[in-house]
Amino acid sequence: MKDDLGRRMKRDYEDALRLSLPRRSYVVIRIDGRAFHSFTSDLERPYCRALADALDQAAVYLCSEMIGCRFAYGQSDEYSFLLTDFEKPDAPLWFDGNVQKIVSVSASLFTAAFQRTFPSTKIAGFDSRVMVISQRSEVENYFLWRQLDASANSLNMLASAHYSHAELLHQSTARKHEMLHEKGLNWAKQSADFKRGRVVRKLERAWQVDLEIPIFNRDRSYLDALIPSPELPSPIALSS
Ligand SMILES: Nc1nc2c(ncn2[C@@H]2O[C@H](COP(=O)(O)OP(=O)(O)OP(=O)(O)O)[C@@H](O)[C@H]2O)c(=O)[nH]1
Ligand SMILES: [Mg+2]
Repeated sequence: MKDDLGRRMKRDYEDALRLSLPRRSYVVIRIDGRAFHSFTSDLERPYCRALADALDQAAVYLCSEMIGCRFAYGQSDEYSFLLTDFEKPDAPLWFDGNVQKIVSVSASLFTAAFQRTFPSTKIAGFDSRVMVISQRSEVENYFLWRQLDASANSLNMLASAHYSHAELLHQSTARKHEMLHEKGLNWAKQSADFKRGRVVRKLERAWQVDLEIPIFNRDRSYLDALIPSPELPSPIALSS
């Protein structure tokens, strides 16, 4: 009776919302701090190194937990991870591509790892979303987009540490740079990781943080080396 009920509950309710990722595609997971404008309200502005370090440590932990993770890119309160399953014919996909597992477990592991290195009386939360991208060039564009966002965010963070919200309202990017220069500040002279974000990638079998990443759009070889190319299925795989 209990087994029958369990089977029916799973079939009628759990399985109804079971969504699986397609195989042999690029999978991107982005994790983002929930309401971090308030979680970070007492932290150093414009750039809190301890916050970035804790996000990096959480990303290193998640990279080592997720099957098929290639690298991760982080900026502000977010980290994006690239997963692939096509390097070997039977390479597994994390949780067999079960979307609910992927987003819930990635968010909870990242949150727990973040709060281990960043203890606070405030509760930190992170959301997670997963997307599938079929074209390699679009994966590259995804990471170019996040890095453009990093630069825009860091300029805004620097400007808002020296000017009020009202003073910055409706000001163009060029004008924000000018306003900073008027106070003797130069965004270009800020640290590379603050302006461009950080990458976690595997070097000599260990996940490591790169704080000196290039501008992806200028040095295409950096991302190119991190994003694998898909293998076409062999005729044997096609016929099986
Ligand atoms: N003080 C400080 N705040 C930071 C730093 N990095 C990120 N933040 C904060 O993190 C926020 C991230 O913005 P969003 O992710 O767009 O917004 P959010 O408040 O987290 O809201 P949701 O993501 O929609 O839940 C920024 O607005 C900053 O306030 C930092 O180095 N120092
Ligand atoms: Mg956020």
